[in-house]
Amino acid sequence: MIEILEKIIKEAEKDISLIKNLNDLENFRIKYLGRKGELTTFLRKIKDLSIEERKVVGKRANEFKEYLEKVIEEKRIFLKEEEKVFFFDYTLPGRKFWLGHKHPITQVMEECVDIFVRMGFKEEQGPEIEDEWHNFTALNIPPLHPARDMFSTFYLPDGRLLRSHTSPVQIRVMEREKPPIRIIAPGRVFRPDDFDASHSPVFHQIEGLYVDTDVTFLDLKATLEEFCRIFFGKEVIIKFVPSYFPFTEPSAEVLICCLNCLGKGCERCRNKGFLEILGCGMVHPQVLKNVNIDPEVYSGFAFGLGVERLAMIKFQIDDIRLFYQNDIRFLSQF
Ligand code: 2NL
Repeated sequence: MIEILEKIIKEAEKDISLIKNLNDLENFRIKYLGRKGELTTFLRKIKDLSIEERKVVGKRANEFKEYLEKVIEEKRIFLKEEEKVFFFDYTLPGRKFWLGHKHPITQVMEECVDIFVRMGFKEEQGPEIEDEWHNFTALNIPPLHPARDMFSTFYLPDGRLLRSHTSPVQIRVMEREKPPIRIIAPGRVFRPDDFDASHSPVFHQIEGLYVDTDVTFLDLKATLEEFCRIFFGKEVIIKFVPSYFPFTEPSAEVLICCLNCLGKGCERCRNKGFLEILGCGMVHPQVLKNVNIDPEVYSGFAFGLGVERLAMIKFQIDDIRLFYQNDIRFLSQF
């Protein structure tokens, strides 16, 4: 009997090496382990043997059965994987996947901050919920100034407010640190304006501040001109015109030429030729006093720009609301 078993085992080992696919494997299983399989039939006959023979042959036969079951299971897993690869049609077009990117406002904000950081400004952040002192009083905005009016600032029931510009960040830095101070403060600001093509109740601002001994209007002019040339291009024409802010004296507005007509006037700029892009000025002596910096020793310049406005000019977008509607057809263009 043991000879018959050894013959079956030998044959089975040979058959194993010939299995090429799942079909071969199933035929192999039926041949040896099926109901009428060779090994199954053999095992059925063991009961007729003598006790001595049964012990030896039975052990060997059962061990081999277990071995075959294990081999079949392993091969099944392997062949299934192989079949998947084999039937993979590499001529099919690839699956489209969507790669996201930063929001255009974030892109413009980071680009601006980066330009100033390369000039030596340090980025600073501050709270979005502020108090009257940091948002208004320290900035020389008197109690009855229209900017304090309920209509241009969101107030909280406890008297605090949502910052209406990022100047409070700079006030906090000046209260905390001694000059030289050279910082850039980007962030969200809030004003209770209704949404229209050029207003949003939440928008983004970048303010810059440089305080040291002997800071002059020429430093301000050179810094902002350099910024404009890097951001808008070398050919841009830049104008400074007098303006008024309570926290700077003198104050100015920076205008750049329409990027389409270079100042001649065209349809795109409604014949204006020049567009206002930021406000700036020399820090008012009273503001320096408010943060315990001696205006007899130190002077400074400051500026503030609206990120949405800059992005609209750069990308020729005529409605600010497009930035907030999350329409993928708009966003995917940037
Ligand atoms: C604008 C005008 C400006 C400032 C912001 C500033 C900050 C401190 C002291 C003095 Cl702590 N000034 N900021 C100065 C001038 C203009 O922003 O129209 N922004 C969109």
